[in-house]
Amino acid sequence: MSTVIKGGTVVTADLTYVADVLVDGGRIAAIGPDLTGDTVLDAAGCYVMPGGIDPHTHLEMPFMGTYSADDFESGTRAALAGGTTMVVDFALPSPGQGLLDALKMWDNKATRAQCDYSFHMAVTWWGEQVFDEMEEVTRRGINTFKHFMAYKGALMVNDDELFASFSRVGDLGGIAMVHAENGDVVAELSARLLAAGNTGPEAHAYSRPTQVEGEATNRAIMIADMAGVPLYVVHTSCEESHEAIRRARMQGKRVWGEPLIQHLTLDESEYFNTDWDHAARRVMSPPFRGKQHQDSLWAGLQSGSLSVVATDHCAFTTDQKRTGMGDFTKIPNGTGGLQDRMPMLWTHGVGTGRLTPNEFVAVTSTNIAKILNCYPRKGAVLVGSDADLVVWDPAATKTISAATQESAIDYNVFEGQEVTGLPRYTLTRGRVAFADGAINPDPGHGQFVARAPKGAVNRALSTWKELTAPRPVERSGIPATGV
Ligand code: DUC
Ligand code: ZN
Ligand code: ZN
Ligand code: ZN
Repeated sequence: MSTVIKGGTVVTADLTYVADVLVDGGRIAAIGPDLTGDTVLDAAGCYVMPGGIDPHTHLEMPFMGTYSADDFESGTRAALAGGTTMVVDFALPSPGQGLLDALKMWDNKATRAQCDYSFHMAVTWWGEQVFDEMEEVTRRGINTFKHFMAYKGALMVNDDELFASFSRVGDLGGIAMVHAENGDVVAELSARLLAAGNTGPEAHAYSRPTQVEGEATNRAIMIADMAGVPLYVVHTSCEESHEAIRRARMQGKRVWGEPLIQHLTLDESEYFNTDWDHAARRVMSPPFRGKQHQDSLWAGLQSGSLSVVATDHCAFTTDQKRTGMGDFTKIPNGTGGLQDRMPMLWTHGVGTGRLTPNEFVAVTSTNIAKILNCYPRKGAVLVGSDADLVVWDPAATKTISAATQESAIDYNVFEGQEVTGLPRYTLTRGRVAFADGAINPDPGHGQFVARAPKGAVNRALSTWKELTAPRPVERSGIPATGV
């Protein structure tokens, strides 16, 4: 059964042109004028774009004494309703747990995914077992390894562990990822705030100023340089971190930054709302920032110094958030966004003239497909690519509301926002999963997308590779030592 998408304008990261798109066997079979198929999707007045890829989700993740509320079924449902056709989730070993063990758990969680997915592997502790298993993880199609520089006493790894793990990732040809916040400083500031009676959600923002992110981003960039490994900085939220990424890129380093749609559109004033629930529902790390940081992130997307817009979708219900009443450090960190990323970015990016439609495709899909090494299977409108497509109606409008969302939680951080630009159809490997405002569910349709290592290095300025093979200097009259 073939499907033809008729009468639309194809928009990719680099081209805009009028054409029909024929889909057959889950792939794009033809692109051109006057195509015919068994079924027809009307794309008149619409753009036909690569489906979105959200490279940063936490579905059914054990975290801060609970589990994130969206699992792969509801999470991917939200994704498809918002035009996203692939998610990349973090397999998260608990301290001491093997990577392959954690991977098995994530394989099981993902069996009810409704769109394609892949995993990043988190390195939450360091030892011989982790070192050894990283090779098998790579063989199984995971080329990205995430490290938490915060969450002291839980997920955080120290600099010696970072350097050891980054070096290993580099040797395996992969990409190191970091959650860049100085966890020691966050822990100290949190303790001081609590001791001084600051227990509310606003203290969460006070405990994680932009300096802790800027410092950690700089540190991670330097450690990655010494290890010779490319670095992807997740949830870049502020100018200090963006500045470090810009500088590294200007120096020729393979470093990428990923702002979230939340940080682009919501600011720190949310934490000063007098309704505790309102503020706590927006507690995430890094926290929302001042408006000047939003400007920096938008400028980065325009200039190309920031490459990808993600969500860090990690949704908790109001009841889950309330476990942190009286102690802000116990409020589960995380917000939703999977369904709203594309409409919010279109509205506030393309709708305001900050981004062109082609740039929108680049930062929501194509750039990350290239970075993660699944392009052009994903992130492209090309003959032979997976038919992961969104038929985008730039004139469609709605008001975002928890009452109509697919996510399992009882609120939405974008509640009441008017968006213009919505999916009319979303196709996952050729299957129409969302049409005219309604999901057509198929849990289990989603397949794992394996991503081979690219083998790119990151040592533009560093001489470390020479230093790691040190030779002692011969001096007259003194026998050389060492090997
Ligand atoms: N930040 C969040 O807000 N939630 C999940 C993990 C993270 O780093
Ligand atoms: Zn994080
Ligand atoms: Zn995250
Ligand atoms: Zn199916």
